[in-house]
Amino acid sequence: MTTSWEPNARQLRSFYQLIANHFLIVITLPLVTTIIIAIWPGADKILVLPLAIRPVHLFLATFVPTATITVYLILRPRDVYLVNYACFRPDSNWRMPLASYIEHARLMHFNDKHISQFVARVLERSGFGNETSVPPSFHYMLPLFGLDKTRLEAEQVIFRTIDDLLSKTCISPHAIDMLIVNCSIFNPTPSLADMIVRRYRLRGDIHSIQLSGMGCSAGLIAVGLATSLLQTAPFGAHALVVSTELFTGGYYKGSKLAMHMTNILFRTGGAAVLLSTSKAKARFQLMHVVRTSTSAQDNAYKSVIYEEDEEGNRGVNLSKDIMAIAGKALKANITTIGPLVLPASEKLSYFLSLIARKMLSGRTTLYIPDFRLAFDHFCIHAGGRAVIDAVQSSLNLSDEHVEPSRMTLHRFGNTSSSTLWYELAYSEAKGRIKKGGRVWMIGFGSGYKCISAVWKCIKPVQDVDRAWENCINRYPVHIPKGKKV
Ligand SMILES: *[C@@H]1O[C@H](CO)[C@@H](O)[C@H](O)[C@H]1NC(C)=O
Ligand SMILES: CC(=O)N[C@H]1CO[C@H](CO)[C@@H](O)[C@@H]1O
Repeated sequence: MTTSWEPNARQLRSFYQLIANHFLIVITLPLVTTIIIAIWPGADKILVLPLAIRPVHLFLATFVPTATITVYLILRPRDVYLVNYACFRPDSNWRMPLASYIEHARLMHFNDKHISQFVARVLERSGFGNETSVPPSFHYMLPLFGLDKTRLEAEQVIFRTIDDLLSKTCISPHAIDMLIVNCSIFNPTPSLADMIVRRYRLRGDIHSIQLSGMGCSAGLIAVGLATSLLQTAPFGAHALVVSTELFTGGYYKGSKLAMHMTNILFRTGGAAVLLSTSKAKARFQLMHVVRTSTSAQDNAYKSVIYEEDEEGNRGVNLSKDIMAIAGKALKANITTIGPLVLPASEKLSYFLSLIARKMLSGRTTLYIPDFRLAFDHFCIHAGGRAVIDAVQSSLNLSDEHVEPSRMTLHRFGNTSSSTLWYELAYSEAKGRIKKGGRVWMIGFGSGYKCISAVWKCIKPVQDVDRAWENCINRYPVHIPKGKKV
């Protein structure tokens, strides 16, 4: 196993740079402390008492620890907090009942029965309810692909979500120092980030970034990026992360079944998240972000790919091995996150079983750590029912643990990178997240990538997010077990 604790040349150089940059403070702070102690009235008495103590000893005894603590404080990465978040609730006329979707597929592909049958089969087992929504342009037959329509949708989804967030946090748009927008398929010029800067008249010196082509895991990638930026910015800076997917341009109109999957499961959604290094108004603390990319392997790289079929129709092609690939990425990341979060007893059990396995040359089964001891709540990317089922069985989670994910899938469908926030909002709307509660968000996405984020609740809320406001009382609903999709 490689450990990240071995310092390499680069780390040593940046350590040296840090010390050099903070030279004044590293030297003066301990020096001043030492002097204050030395000239303190009565200090001479202490000096006289044990004769062995000479001023030089006293100097060392105070200077060295203070210098160490100062260096530690400088090097320690700053804590990052979640101030608040908001999820998009589509208008009721964006709703796409399953029967309408199937009807559309039947009419659009009237000369190929297989497609509408496939659509019906997938939807039947999808775990979707009748309230999931698609943008207005999707309601046409064929859907409208125009840039102006998609821009309009982008504005509706993004602005409404940010408006909600700003009213929840009571933060002025001028306090935002960084803006990261992620949207995989739709990447216009000027970017979605510019669109937001224009609408809210954000500051001229804002760091604005748009992440595209990063798939469903981009929401947590954006959180990770915002965290790194915040840790280098002055204390108390704010980062706004907007996660959405505008799939209109990616709609597949050909006849290849595998490429219809994403059409069928994609639904509209979005989330806006405000992060900061100041704890003042914070609701959650970010404990860890861990990422795994398996893109170096060919089959993982090609598992979710936006491409053209033989007839030149563009669409997202989902590989048949997608679940196996997701499982591998998850396993890799669990091995990394385990040591960071698990209690000592679980780590020990795992370690012992690992030794037993080595000594008996693989004849015993490896102990699966009980992640329920490390987390109270789980938000699993609701890309489809199969993803949730696979994570539930591999982590040995109860039905209640995966309830937020299943209910999000039922109410909102696969909203790509924003699903995790709908799930957090669900658990909060149900009043389940208490102070100190730990939440594990697990995102998956093309590449293939698996990204985890761990949050600790600081301040639970009573008010329900707009997304769940008018329907939370109807949940949880029973989802009939069909064959998995
Ligand atoms: C969910 O939607 C995203 C974005 O449209 C897509 O890339 C992804 O493949 C979908 N997931 C599944 C399992 O269809
Ligand atoms: C096996 C593997 O790829 N594990 C990775 C999981 O994520 C961490 C943190 O990013 C990586 O350091 C590991 O290599």
